[in-house]
Amino acid sequence: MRDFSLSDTIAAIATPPGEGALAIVRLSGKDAISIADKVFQGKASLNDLPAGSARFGKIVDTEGSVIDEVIAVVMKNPHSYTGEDSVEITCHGGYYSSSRILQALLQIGARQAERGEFTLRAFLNNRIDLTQAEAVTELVSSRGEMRHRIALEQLSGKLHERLRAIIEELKQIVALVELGIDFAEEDIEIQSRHEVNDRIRKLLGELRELAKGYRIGKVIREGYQVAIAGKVNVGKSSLLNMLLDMERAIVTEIPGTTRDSITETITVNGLEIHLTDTAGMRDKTERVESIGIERAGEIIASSDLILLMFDPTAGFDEDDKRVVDAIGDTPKLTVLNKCDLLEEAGRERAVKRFPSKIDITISAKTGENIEELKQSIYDSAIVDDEKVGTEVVITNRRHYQCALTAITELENAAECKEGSEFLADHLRAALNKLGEITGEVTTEDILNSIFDEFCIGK
Ligand SMILES: Nc1nc2c(ncn2[C@@H]2O[C@H](COP(=O)(O)OP(=O)(O)OP(=O)(O)O)[C@@H](O)[C@H]2O)c(=O)[nH]1
Ligand SMILES: [Mg+2]
Repeated sequence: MRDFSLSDTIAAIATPPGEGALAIVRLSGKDAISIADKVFQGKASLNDLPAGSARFGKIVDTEGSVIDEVIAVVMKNPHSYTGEDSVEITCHGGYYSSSRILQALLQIGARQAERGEFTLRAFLNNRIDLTQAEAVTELVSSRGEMRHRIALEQLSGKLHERLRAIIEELKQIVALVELGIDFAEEDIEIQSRHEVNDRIRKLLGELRELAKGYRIGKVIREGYQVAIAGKVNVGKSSLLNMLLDMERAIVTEIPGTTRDSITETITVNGLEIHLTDTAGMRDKTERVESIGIERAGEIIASSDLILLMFDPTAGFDEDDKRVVDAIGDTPKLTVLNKCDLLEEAGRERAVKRFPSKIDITISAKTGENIEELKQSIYDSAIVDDEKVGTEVVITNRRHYQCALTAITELENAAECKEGSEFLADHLRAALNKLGEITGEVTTEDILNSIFDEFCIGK
């Protein structure tokens, strides 16, 4: 259980620590305005200001010393982020001012906010649902444009709206089925099982559609994991450097240069791609390199896509075969490197003659076809730009798992051959799971795990 009171007035620094032009100290709760006013010296008292106004003034500590010159913004219940009376004090950045202001506020009755407590209050005051609260953490941690866009959509309540419509329809179906149970004795059929089943199947279709977006949503949320694999010396590290546009990995003509894997992130069309350069695979080698090769195998197994690299000047041999076997069924793009060493006229022939099907020919040295390779990686992550930006998608694992359970329960309901009581049980279970996504049905554990991910001051 949370051991703090939600009726306290809370305060926290909302900006990251460190030097910066400005910092913001935030207050929320029923005494937010009066507490802020006690340390604020301006032309007017904050207590007298209309909602939404900003005033220049000074913050003075309990001893009367001026801490900083600030702008205070006053917001009133329910028109604030938390839905409570709130004040945001913008002071000069750096370590000192904001922490002194916070201290002064804590001394006169505010309490230090817990992680995510501002957003928790917004949720508890019905300003936002849980999907929107979770979108806030997403928004704060997103780096790529796509992830940002999806988080913003979720924050605007689009997922919430879609789920609400599904939940409302499900509630009506449950009500009808339960009414049917009550009138069973009198032999009145409220709605036929056939009609109920049609409505359940329609809902199933909509939910499946939402859940289908999870794969792509996950890629957008967590980034696309791509490993560069191949035997020694084919040019894996050179490709990593070329894609990053910097000399990140050591490149030499000595086979077995890379021992440990290196991961770096690039952004292609707004999608974050985590690229890992792995140790080249070969048969006989010493201990450190073998550990590197073992690790390469693990990375291959956990990646979304493998760039399987060959060197036409070295031919296809047992070591290449070993890499192909290690990749197994993991999706891959086959890359023939060092095309600058092939005669222009002979390239097509080399590709055709190569014992493995080649998807793209590149040069990690000259940069030839590197943009095309990036596009191919993007295309394999986002098939036909599926759903991105056009439809609401589930990106969050918690939402996905709840949706899957709700789908199973609805499937059970649709196939239920037993009495209406059993049908109603399945429908209720589905309803509860959907309510868990939006936060209509919550447990302390769910709330704790969500809001503990937040930073203090959010
Ligand atoms: N001509 C040419 N040389 C390349 C190309 N890519 C890599 N090389 C050279 O091939 C050699 C091996 O390159 P690396 O990038 O270290 O190869 P690797 O696959 O990382 O090798 P290991 O880490 O040992 O497995 C170096 O001498 C590179 O300069 C290319 O596209 N064209
Ligand atoms: Mg290397």
